[in-house]
Amino acid sequence: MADDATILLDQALRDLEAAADEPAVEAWRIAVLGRNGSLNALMSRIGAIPTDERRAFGAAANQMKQQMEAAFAERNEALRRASLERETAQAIDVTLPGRPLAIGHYHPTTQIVREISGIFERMGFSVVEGPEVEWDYYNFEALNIPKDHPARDMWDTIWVSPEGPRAEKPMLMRTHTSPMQVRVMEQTEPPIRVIVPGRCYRYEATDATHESMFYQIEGLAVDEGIGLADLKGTLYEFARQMFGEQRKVRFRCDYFPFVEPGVDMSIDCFKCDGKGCRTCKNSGWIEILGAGMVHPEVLRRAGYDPDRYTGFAFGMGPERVAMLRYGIEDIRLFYANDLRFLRQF
Ligand code: FA5
Repeated sequence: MADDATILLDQALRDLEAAADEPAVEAWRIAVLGRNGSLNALMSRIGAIPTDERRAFGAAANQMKQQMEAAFAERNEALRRASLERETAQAIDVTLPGRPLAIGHYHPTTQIVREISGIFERMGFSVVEGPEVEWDYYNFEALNIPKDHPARDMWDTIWVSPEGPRAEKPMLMRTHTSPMQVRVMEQTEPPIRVIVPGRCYRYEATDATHESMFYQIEGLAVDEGIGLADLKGTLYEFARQMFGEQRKVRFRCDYFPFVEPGVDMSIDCFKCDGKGCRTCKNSGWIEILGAGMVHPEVLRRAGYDPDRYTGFAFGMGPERVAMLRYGIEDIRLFYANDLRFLRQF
C-alpha cells in the first residue's frame, strides 16, 4: 500500500512537470486531485488496511496530498509568470523614440513652373491648362502648318491615331503648348494675357538639353496696339527676375510659322560663362524660348480682326530655365527618378 502511494506521488509529480500549459495543468488537477482522481482512489482503499496501520497511512496520505497541492500551485504560478513575460516582450515600448516620417516635396520642375508662373502672374497674366493629347488641327493646322508643309519637320511627332498623320482627324501627343493659343483665342475675347504650363512630347533622340517628355510654358497676350517692344520688355523683365542682373539675354531671329516676326531668346551659359562647353554645345548660349508676334493668319482663323488686334506669344522650356538657375548639367536627370538628384531641391 505504501509502495503504491510512493509510485502514485512520483508519477503525479512527473506528469505535472510535463504539463506545458495551463489547460494541461488543470487536466492534471482533475485527474489527480479531483473527486474521482487517483489520490481519492488511493484514500478509498483505507478500509483494506489493518486498523493499527490506518493512522500512519492517513497521515502519510495527507502529507502526500499537501505535497501535490503545493506542487500544483507552484507549477500554475510558474506558467502564469512565463505567459506574462511573453506578453510583456511583445508589448509596445511607448518610451522608444518614433520613426521620423519621410517628408516629400515638389518635383524641381513643379517648383520652377510655379516660380515662372508667379513672375508672369504678377505681370497680369492668368494661368490656364490644356490637353496633352491634341488634334492635328490645333497642334499644326491652325498654327499655319498645313499637311506636308516642311515646317512639320521641326517637330518629331508621337502620333496617337493608328493611321498616324494620314488619319482623317489625326491625333498626337502635343509637341508644344502653342495649340492652346488657338483654343484660348477661340473661347475668349481680347484683351488676353495667359500663360499655359504643361507637358509636351517629341519623338527625339535625347541629349543633355533634349528630353522626349518635357514641359513648356506658353505665353499669349492679344490686345489693340501690342508690339514687339512689349514682347521684349516682358521677357527681359522675366529674365531679370529669374536670373538676376548678371546673366546676359540674347534675342535672335527665328522662324515659327505661327509668328511674324519670330525670335528665340537665349541666356549666356551658367557653366562656362559664355566661353563654350558641353552643356551649351560650345555656343556659350542656352536657348530657353521661342517667341514672336502672333501671325495675322492665326488671329484671323481664331475669329479676330488682325487689323484691329495684335499680340505676342512665347513658348519656353522650364527645365532649361531650372538648368540655368541651379547649374544642372543634364536635362535627363529630371525624369530619371533618382532621389539623390531630386532631394537636392
Ligand atoms: C516651340 O515649341 C514653339 N511652340 C515656341 C513658340 C511659342 C514660338 C510661341 C513662337 C511663339 P521650340 O521647339 O523651339 O519652339 O521649343 C520651345 C522651347 O521648349 C525651347 O526653347 C526649349 O526651351 C524647350 N524645348 C524644346 N524641345 C525640348 C526638348 N526636347 N527637351 C526639353 N526642352 C525642350
